[in-house]
Amino acid sequence: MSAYRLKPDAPLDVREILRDLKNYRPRRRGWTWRKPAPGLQMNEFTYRDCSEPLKRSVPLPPAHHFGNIDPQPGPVITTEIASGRFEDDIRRMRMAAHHGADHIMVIRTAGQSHFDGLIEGTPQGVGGVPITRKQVRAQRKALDMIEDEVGRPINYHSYVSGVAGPEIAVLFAEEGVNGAHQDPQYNVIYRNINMVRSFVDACESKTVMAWAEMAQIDGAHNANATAREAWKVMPELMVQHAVNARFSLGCGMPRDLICLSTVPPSAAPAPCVYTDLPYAVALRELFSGFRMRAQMNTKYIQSSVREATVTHVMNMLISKLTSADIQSTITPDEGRNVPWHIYNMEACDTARQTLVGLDGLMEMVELKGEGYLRDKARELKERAVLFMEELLESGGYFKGVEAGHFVDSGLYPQRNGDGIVRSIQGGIGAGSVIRREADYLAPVTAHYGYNNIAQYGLKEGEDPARLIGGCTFQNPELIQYIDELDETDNAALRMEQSEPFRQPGGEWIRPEMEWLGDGVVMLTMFFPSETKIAEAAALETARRMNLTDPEIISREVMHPVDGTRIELKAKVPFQMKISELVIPQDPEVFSDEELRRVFSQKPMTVVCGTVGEDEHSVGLREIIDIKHGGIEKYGIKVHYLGTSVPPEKLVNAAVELGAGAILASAIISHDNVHYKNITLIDRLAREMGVRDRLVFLAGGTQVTPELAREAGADEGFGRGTRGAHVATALARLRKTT
Ligand code: Z98
Repeated sequence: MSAYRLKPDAPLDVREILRDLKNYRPRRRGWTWRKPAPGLQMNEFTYRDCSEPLKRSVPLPPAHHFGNIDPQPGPVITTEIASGRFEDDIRRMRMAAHHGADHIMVIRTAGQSHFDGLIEGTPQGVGGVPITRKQVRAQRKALDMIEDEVGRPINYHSYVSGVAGPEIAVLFAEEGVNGAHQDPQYNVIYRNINMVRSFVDACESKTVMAWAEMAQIDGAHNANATAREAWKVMPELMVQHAVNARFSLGCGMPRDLICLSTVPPSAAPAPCVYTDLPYAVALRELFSGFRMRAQMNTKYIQSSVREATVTHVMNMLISKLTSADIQSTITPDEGRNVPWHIYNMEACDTARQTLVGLDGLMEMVELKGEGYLRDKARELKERAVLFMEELLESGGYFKGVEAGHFVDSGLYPQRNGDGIVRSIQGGIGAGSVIRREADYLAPVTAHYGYNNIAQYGLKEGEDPARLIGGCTFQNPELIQYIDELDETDNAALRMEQSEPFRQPGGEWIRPEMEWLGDGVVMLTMFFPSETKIAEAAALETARRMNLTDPEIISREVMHPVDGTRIELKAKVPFQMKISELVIPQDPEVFSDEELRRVFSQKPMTVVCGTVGEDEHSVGLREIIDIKHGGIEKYGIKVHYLGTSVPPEKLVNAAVELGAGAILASAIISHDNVHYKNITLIDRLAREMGVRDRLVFLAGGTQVTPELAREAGADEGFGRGTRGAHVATALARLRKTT
């Protein structure tokens, strides 16, 4: 077994993950929920609904104000990965785990549901990856290492649907996959796979999943995404949940591993909480004991990440109010069809930030026990029960599908006649179900239905696999591992092409969104025009920037004729040698003792203020005030002139007070006024003949050292500057006194 382990400060080496896969065995099976940690203490705060913290993670951006804590919310957090190249997804999985994901869902390549068997090797996929043994094994192996690194089990997940459902279920059980979507209704409605075949296959698939203790997610949410007026199909969604949940129990799945895939059906500008909360409450009441997987609604997402994020956050308010068990985070990625690394991380962060922000909410608020919420929930449940009764009376599920009763956009009992119709004789795999012969025997574990084991002396309830000394579930060495079948479409070839960019060791770098070294960048642009002109102008802009393959990924009307925001993706036509990049040195910082010694031996006075029309004083106060660890603590004497100080006043005060330095803070950057004021101060000091004896430092969130120096300051300081940085510069640059 390979000795490779992840190192916290080294890039994940995909080559190592792919080494010796033939002999890799998953170390466990089964689903893992997070461990609740009620009363968790972190940096003076007490959390009510959080789970055990991670050993290693990337905290949310504002965490540095709070001692860099990274509390983990209670629900399992899913990220869905769909790049088409599984080898690049492995790096993304590590990043996602560090951003709080513990449920990695791998989307399948388009069309795999229609393959009547397993695919082998590692071909590239479209809209997802081909699920194969090598791909699954490599990713589970990587996740085994990643979970050690972050200190929390990671659930690995894909889809047990399609004509090869049972085969895939067995593959997943063998390879330690922890969760899967399985719902025969999905096959029937969305993949036009024959209904009899789908339900028979589901019996076997679910039995295997139950043996492997996998969590199951159903497919009801898909009606949310497809129905014309999706907010009306709520009663039907409950019927779909009921069909799959009941069926799964019958196949031996435990209730607490049967997850209902719930999606809030509407989105603002609809009054979405008023619509969606009663539905979520009704679901919890009708399906108590089952688990709720909250997927956000991607149907309505039209434009920017901003819009996607608001939908996501609104959906998570519902999750919080109704205690979802799994929180999905796919929004910006699936809603906009841009499966990029950054969107996996951003959406995980949105979930972490929102759910942790809402910690303890239910200790303070309560859903009303009567009134609109309960009345509406009851009405939805009644409609669902009536739907189910009608289904039974009309001859059952198959008859209902034949009559087009599913995904009809009417609010039941209303029907709009726009449901999806399937025939019992039709669809892929029609006519492929045959009755088992009297002497039928399958010597395998987790077998569903008739199996004549008695003919070989086994009693009912005994594992048929005993007849052959155990099947692949007991003896993984029986598994046939096929490495690659296609010489022209495999990971080794793709990796050879991107090798110069691969870490550790690669010498080259290029922007990346989806695949290693893909060169993809996204540009955000605004044009003062209607959409069509803006789109044409955006494409032309990209061409003139020498970018290749420009494509518009979103457009948003700011005004019908006065403005359009465009997001565009394109490729850069170059690559950069890492060793030739100019990487700025970290600023030199003297120790506190050194700074105190310097300024007690040679005292210094400074004048400072926010300059021009700038009223933003917080940053400057942090740099000067002793309370915030500012320069006063080193014995520097500070004359703070306040906010909106005219440049002349700063220079005059410096002269009058015999100061050794001017510190100008400039936050507002409109029309480059911050740099203009820096230049003005420099000029005034020169005109007064005092520039030579003054240190002039400028700072602000939009100030860069290079541009500040160009504008006339001795040094510039941007975001993240502390008092010690400024004091060090004063000590180094001091001129007189
Ligand atoms: C999700 N973001 O739910 P194909 N089975 C079920 C499904 O819902 C899906 C598949 C199979 C969504 C992704 N769901 C959409 C019940 C897909 C996938 O045929 O391989 O696309 O099946 O996670």
